[in-house]
Amino acid sequence: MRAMPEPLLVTVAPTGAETAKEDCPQLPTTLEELVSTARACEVAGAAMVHVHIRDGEHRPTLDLGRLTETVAALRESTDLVVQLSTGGSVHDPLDNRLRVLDAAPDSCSLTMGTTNFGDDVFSNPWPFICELYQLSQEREVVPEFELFDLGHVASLQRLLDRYGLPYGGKVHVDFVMGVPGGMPGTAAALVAGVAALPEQVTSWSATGIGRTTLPVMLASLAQGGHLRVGMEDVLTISKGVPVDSNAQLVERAIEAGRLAQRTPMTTGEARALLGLNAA
Ligand code: KMH
Ligand code: ZN
Repeated sequence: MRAMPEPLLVTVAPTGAETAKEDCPQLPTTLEELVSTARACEVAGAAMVHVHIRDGEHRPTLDLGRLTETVAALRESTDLVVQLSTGGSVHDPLDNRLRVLDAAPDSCSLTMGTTNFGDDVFSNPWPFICELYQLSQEREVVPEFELFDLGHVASLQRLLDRYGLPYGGKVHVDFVMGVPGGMPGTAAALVAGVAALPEQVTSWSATGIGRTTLPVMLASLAQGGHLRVGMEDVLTISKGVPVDSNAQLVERAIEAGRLAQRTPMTTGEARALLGLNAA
């Protein structure tokens, strides 16, 4: 008898650090907008939110007070797993990115290597990766390993071999594909990445940037993976048609998952998947 397909974890990345509010007024940049977006996405079927915040002028910030307030507000208004970005923007100093853990989120992103990022460089030197990982273990924050390239998969093996399992004992990774400078957002690249994952990995998701969003979503579902969607990664719902809201992207992911016979993962199931129940 065939096993039931695993429920589908949908993570929403609603804001990011790359898009200007003036270019996309529907981007949630204030705390109120972020909280109402998160609520709508939870109703639509998301179980985790990957958070970047903005300052009073809608510019990316890693201000600790704002981050702490954001974690509290999301916890009060939703049951979503709250994941803070430690990637920030390409301009954020490494020290500020380490301090994100002071806001005590459930989860944090942790990118496994330096990547050309359009015309910029997203810097993640090995000593920084090791420091952030050890800090996540000490602070009892569950990391999500962000893999922008195949070399990042090998670096994850090196990290796990050197420092052991994350807090909670589970290893969840997210393939971020189609960044200009990273691996392409293709089914072939995803298959290669999944085949190379360390044996300690317990779950994985994938997201495709821009026009790669649909190929990556379909390839991930075909391989039994989970999904990340949101306006951090794509701003059109089809060619030339702007996204209305993050919930619209979550709804599409849930619908695609249903076609693949995957039921939306609840927030409780997501906590178990990520090892947050050990907390
Ligand atoms: N904004 C990118 C430079 C993460 O959140 O950890 C990095 C990023 C990855 O978005
Ligand atoms: Zn991010």
